[in-house]
Amino acid sequence: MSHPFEQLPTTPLADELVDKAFSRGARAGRAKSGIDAQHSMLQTAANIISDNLENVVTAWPDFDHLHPFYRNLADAVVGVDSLRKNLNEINWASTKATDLRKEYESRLYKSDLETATKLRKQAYARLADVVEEIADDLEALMDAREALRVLPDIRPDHPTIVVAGYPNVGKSSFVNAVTRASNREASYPFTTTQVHVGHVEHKHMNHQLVDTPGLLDRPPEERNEVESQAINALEHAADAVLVILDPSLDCGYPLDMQRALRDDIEARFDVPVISIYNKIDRLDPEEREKLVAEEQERVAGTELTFDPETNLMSVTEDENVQTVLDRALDAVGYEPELPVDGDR
Ligand SMILES: Nc1nc2c(ncn2[C@@H]2O[C@H](COP(=O)(O)OP(=O)(O)OP(=O)(O)O)[C@@H](O)[C@H]2O)c(=O)[nH]1
Ligand SMILES: [Mg+2]
Repeated sequence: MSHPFEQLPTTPLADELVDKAFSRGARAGRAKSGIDAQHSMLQTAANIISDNLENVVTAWPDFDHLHPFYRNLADAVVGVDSLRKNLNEINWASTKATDLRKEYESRLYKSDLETATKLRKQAYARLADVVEEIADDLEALMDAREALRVLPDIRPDHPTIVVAGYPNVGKSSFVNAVTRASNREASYPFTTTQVHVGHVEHKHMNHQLVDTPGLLDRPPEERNEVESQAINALEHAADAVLVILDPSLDCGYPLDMQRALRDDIEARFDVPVISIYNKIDRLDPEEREKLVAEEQERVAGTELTFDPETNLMSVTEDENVQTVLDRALDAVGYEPELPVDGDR
């Protein structure tokens, strides 16, 4: 698994880059003498600067061709517009270093050694100024790289089930119960919160379950801008959403609040949103019946269905956990591409 920002190389800081360029330049100069030495110093230093900066720019993926999931996510985490500005500035500096080299190269050979040395020093000062001018951009890119490298390994092109619901309702318990415990499951720092991704194989295809603590676990009006953008991104990846509710109220949130969140998610996502009532081990038979009756009334006359076997579960008692997963996988509806007749 990998994502488009995982392989970004480190970004040199302005001072590091200038030091490197001038020390390589000095080395190159020592190998020659006279004006050739001055020329070599200029050429080496300018090339180091323009090549390094160009490499920084080309290492970044083209935002226009990124999957919207990653573009939105990058936008949420670092802001794509400001990133583009940083990259433009760095590109400008790369070209400027080459221009300066050309400008001074032609002047060096028209001068005596003393003037050539002066010109080379002047060129160095101007190169250092150019790099200094983009010091902030380099720093911003370095920070962006750190923030983006640790994005969750969600493959937007793989079937994805997003798991939502108020805190403590049992989202993680469910994801952990049904997904492979392998090193592919990991948690990631994600803005102020973490996203956990678990994997299940279904129809020979990796299906991702995305646990989203701190993201889809409270009313929209309580979300900050970054969180809303992160949800935007999730919308591009989700093929189905499981909203987990806790009718035992163990989690500490009244059921009508939990249902209101479910309704918000239903309105927002274009994909099937399935309500799952967890912790039913804590309900007595009458409470269960009442819940089923209420939900069946809600879905009556709609395309939705509510079935005690697939919408009620207890993760801790291992009741209906597999049928809930199957229901979610069904809702995703992934169909492998069948080989055409001749290929069989
Ligand atoms: N009785 C009972 N307790 C459960 C069940 N499922 C989960 N729990 C308990 O509920 C608590 C919260 O479960 P988590 O899986 O951490 O809930 P979560 O939704 O991931 O919570 P956040 O990550 O804080 O949003 C834990 O103490 C679980 O053991 C269940 O089916 N029955
Ligand atoms: Mg959790």
